[in-house]
Amino acid sequence: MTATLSEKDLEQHFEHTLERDQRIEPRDWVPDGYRKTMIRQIAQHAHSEIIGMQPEGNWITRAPSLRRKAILLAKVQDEAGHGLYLYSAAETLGADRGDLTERLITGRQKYSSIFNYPTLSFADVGVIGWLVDGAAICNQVPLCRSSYGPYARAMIRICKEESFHQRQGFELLMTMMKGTRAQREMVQDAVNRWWWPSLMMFGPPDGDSPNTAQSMAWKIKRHTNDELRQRFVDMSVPQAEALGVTLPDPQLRWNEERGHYDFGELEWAEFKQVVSGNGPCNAERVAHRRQAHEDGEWVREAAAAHARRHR
Ligand code: FAQ
Repeated sequence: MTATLSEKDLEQHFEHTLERDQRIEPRDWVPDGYRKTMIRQIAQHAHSEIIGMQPEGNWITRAPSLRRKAILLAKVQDEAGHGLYLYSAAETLGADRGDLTERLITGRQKYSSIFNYPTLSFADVGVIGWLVDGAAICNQVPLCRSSYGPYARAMIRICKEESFHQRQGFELLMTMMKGTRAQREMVQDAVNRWWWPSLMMFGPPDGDSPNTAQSMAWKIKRHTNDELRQRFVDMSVPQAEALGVTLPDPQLRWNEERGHYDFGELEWAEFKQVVSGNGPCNAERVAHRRQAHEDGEWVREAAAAHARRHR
């Protein structure tokens, strides 16, 4: 005799899995809202990795030495790999990869605001490693404990690779800081341009974040946007001191009482502009991705024909 589980039983099983801090797996029943939120976050994350290849990719042909070129190529390839694991994780929830790509190139799905800023000098490559990968790790290490199994497991490998990326960025900046005065100025200029956008990567302030409360209840997110932003500031100040650069915030100071650094207000109007498609490079980034997708049409057709023949 097979007993059919009612919707209530399934819901209870889902709640118990969360309460016991176990992982939800692809075969498990989940509420529609959970599936939708998880697909949204994973897709936005995957798109960020793929679009995130562009700002640094811009410097591959102009890296100052063979060693720097090899390092940068490997890093950008890792980002492609992260995008692929993440699209696969979204597929386990029933999403279609082709559809997600279509949503990205038609501007219907978001990707991280940070990748809409230009990379003006080679120091930007170092600062992206140090600050952007640094912020990504700060945000993603807690996601290794996210309630959705395939996403949490993808995060473990992604975080390992991103820690390596962060160290390569820091090492590149250290080398430049020990170089000429012009190189030190280049690093400082890059830090000035990337500091505030890096803080925006953590998302809107908690009071303005429509998804945080539900995502925390579902244990998709483990900390709020502001908690992680603060953690990142606290972590970055001593690193900036070690490098010998100034973070461009006159209000940045240690608050003994709070046990954290106080920092200035972010330009939330700028964040909204960038997220709604009007940042300095949004149009260029999406156009480039759309072109790459169209150029790859023949590869997809050939792969499908090959698969049909083998079936
Ligand atoms: N940019 O209610 P919340 C990387 C959207 S990977 C654009 O707070 P949530 C690796 C948000 O999606 C970087 N949109 O949303 C790398 C939501 O959109 P909706 C990507 C943003 O989801 C390094 C709306 O605003 N990392 O860097 C941003 O609870 C170097 C309301 O916000 C991830 O995706 C933003 N900064 O929290 C690659 C990590 N912030 O509802 C190359 C996973 C918020 O309109 C080089 N994601 N929005 O569709 C997360 O942890 C979360 O999704 C947050 C946002 C924290 C990003």
